[in-house]
Amino acid sequence: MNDDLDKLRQDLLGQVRKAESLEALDEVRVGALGKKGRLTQLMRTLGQLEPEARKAFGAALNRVKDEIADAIEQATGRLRAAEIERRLEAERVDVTLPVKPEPQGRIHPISQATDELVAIFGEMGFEVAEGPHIEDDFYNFTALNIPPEHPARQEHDTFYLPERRDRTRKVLRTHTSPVQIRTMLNRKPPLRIIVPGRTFRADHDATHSPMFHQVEGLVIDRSTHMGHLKGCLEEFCRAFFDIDDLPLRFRPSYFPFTEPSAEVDIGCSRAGGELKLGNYGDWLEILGSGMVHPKVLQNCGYDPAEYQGFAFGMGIERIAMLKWGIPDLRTFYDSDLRWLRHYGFVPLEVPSMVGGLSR
Ligand code: 2NL
Repeated sequence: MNDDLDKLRQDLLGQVRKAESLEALDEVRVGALGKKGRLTQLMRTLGQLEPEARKAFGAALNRVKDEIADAIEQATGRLRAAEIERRLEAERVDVTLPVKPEPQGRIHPISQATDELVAIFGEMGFEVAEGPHIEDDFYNFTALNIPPEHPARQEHDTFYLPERRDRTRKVLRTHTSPVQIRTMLNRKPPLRIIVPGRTFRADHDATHSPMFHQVEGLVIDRSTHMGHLKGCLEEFCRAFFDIDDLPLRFRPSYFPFTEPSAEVDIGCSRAGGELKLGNYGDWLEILGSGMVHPKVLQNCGYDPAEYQGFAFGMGIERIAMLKWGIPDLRTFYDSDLRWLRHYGFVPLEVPSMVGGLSR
């Protein structure tokens, strides 16, 4: 082998040895074997040699090319292995470390139930509406077709604020309906809203609290009918309780603000003294509903000949108790941290309809 070729060989082998990264190694490869590489260029000079010399030099050159290519391949393997070692070291995970601690706080079941039902009705196209807890008699009663002296006013166990100079008294809202009245008075149909929130009634025993939570819904459009009411409530109940074949039963009822009115039962079983929701033949009342009374539409400036709609209302404590097996209403307001740790929900597991609510 000629001396120049051997010097080049030594030089290239040295470069391969010294390359400390795959990128550097590739530069060495291009510099030796690439289109303009030093060995490639030597190959091009073969044509100028005499046949005998060309044969000998060509063979030598090929051996050097093979040797350099081999050395590069080996160095590649070595550098790849070193890179994996380096990453294994840098990205090491100590699996014996304790997991990241859960947040200490818990979401109250009332908030969780509200978030979940807002997600379900939101998916159906409802907007959330809110309003004041302290209401005028008009929004809480009169506009809802409950005139003064109507027996329904007594049934509501209303909390009255002190009489004012004009002899009127504000009330703590006894249901969330006044928010729907305000919304209708402020907006043009069509309307699809739900109104979750606090309500107040002067009633306190094992199954009643003077403050409790309700969600009401209201849909108004030109041809909204009882079929829409049934489909909407069936979809809601099946999603909220996560039972695909949960049966619903609509029973005729009476509310001053709807005509016709229906109370809704869901399927359940009481076998063995334990309440279980599902298609088991027994029934449990869960909510009230109906077609908005024409007088209520009129009171809000909607023409009942042009617009109609449905409304419904249910207790949030009640559906939360049923969904999560919470036996005692009064425990909701005790602020007992052990209770909250047991029945509460870990924050940031935000309810959405993607993949079902319970995941
Ligand atoms: C129940 C029953 C109900 C409504 C609430 C309503 C509101 C307007 C007009 C007509 Cl603005 N209706 N709300 C209708 C039927 C039943 O609640 O058992 N709630 C716990």
